[in-house]
Amino acid sequence: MTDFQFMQKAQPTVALFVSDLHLQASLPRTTAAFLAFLQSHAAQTQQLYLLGDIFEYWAGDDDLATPYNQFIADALKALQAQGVQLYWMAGNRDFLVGQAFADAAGLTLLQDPHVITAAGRRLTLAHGDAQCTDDHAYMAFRAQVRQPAYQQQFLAMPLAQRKAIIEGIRKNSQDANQSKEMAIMDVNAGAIDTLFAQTGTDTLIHGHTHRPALHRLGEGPAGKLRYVLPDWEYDVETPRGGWISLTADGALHRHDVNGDEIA
Ligand code: LP5
Ligand code: MN
Repeated sequence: MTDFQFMQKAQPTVALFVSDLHLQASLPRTTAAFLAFLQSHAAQTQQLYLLGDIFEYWAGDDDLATPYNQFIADALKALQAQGVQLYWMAGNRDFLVGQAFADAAGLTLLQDPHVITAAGRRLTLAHGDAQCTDDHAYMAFRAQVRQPAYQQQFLAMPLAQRKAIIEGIRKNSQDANQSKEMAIMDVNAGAIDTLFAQTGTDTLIHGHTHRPALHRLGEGPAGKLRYVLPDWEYDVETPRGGWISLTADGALHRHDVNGDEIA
């Protein structure tokens, strides 16, 4: 048999999944890496799923007036204009993104969790924070800030005041995270089981925990797969990043910070 017979035709990419970029003007290398990703890999796919915490934080759609935010929206819109379908799921930092941003960036807003069927596969997508049920302080915070009435009240404040409050919460969060045990800040196994039971799927892709991995839960036909996306940070000595791709043959692939496939 010749080498040629072993060679398989590269499968077209159907969908890409990314999360936790934490984009902000003060991180120019991370921003540049994301733009390069949009112009190269994302331009070759049919669908791009942005699964939360794409922005460091989002104070409301009126913050599109900030040139950096408009620049990111324009970059996404340019990709959509090339024919790529863009989907957005909120993270715990950017859940105030609304329809005005979606229109500006040419994307469709998704609820968390969301089930897709692509390349013959049913996949559950989630940001991942809702499954961190052992983090009681966070769950209480989440229950409060996800209430529409609470958000309306917040959005009625001047933008500068909202940003100051969010920066206070970010500081509080960073301090709180220092003293929380790692296990508390990971997803709860029971919450993951519940998600699989509710969606009737066997594969989940989520971010939030910044612990990229493929977890195989159980064996045989009842086995489940939990893919965890990495966070991105290029403005440091050892950059972090990566994404997951779904190819036309229904295979999922994990990609590292250089875009190389993780075996
Ligand atoms: O984000 P990260 O990785 O640091 O930690 C998260 C959880 N923290 C958060 C908070 C976000 O960082 C910032 C929120 C931005 C929201 C924007 C809109 C705000 C709107 C408000 C009204 C509608 O999500 C962190 C988790 C961690 O993930 C791991 O899962 O542990 O949870 C916390 O840190 C929550 C704390 O434990 C409790 C927070 C109490 C907030 C106190 C507010 C103080 C206000 C000060 C105001 C000046
Ligand atoms: Mn998050």
